[in-house]
Amino acid sequence: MIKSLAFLHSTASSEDHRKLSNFLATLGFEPGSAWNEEASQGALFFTSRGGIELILGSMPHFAKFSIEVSSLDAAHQAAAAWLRADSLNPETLDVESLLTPIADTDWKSRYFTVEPVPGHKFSFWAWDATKADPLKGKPIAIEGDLSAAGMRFSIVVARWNAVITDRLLEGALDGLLRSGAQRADIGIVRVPGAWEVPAAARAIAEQGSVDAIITLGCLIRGETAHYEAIYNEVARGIGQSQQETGIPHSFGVLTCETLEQALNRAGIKAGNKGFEAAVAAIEMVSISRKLAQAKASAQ
Ligand code: DLZ
Repeated sequence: MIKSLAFLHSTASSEDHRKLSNFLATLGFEPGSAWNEEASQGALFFTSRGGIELILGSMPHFAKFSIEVSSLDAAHQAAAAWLRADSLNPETLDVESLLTPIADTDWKSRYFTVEPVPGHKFSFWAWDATKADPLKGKPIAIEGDLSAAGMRFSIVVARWNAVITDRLLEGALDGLLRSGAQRADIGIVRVPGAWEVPAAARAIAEQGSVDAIITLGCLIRGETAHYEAIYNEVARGIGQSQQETGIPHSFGVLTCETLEQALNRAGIKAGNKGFEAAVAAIEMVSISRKLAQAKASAQ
């Protein structure tokens, strides 16, 4: 099964690597995980969509990197500003030798090509709203990305049934770290039982220092007096904290009939609900950011 696609692009020097990383981040790519080891150095830059485009014939004016953007003029301005900021002599810099003017393609769109570092060219393009169907190229839905880079999280985990909740915690950490979160950006708060999870989550949310809260716990019907009452109150409290503070809270509190069922949901058989809660939290932070962006650009 295909999981992801990465286009490998080499740079000759660490200075070129640094400059290109800075250029891509400035032009709106989402920085993913980066590594700097003895044998290799690299950094990943995401877009929400990507793929292999097979072309019959050639596209001589286009660089190998074909980057679709929502506003070509803004991207052109950002590229020009980056070139000036990067130049030692911005006054005498011949921007046009590194950045083409915006031109029409023969497929109802416009494009430009920029060479931020010698030998490394990028073409940016956008559908031309005056010629193409205005909805062409627009995403069908706003969807969250799964990069946690630059996001801050708090995990609230109940100690009751620790044999289960420790596994949920492991799963949640795995989900966050594998998605690009930094260990320093993840706080863990342990509370006595599921009953205490909402109050701790609420206190953290009100501090406003994290982007999302992941709640983890385990209620087992056979072992829990007033199981329904506790469960309802925990779910209501977590939901209420999310709605009233506006900070996404993902729900990783297991409600199980037996210990065996709980073990299965904590990584033995059917995946790990802590991992799933972490991924949901990342997606909700990304969606909140996109909704805020969409609102700002509509104003
Ligand atoms: C008391 C209790 C019981 C019976 N069962 C559970 C459980 O299955 N899962 C859980 O997380 N916590 C349980 N608790 C503890 C309560 O959540 C709470 O911590 C205590 O009642 C103290 O307020």
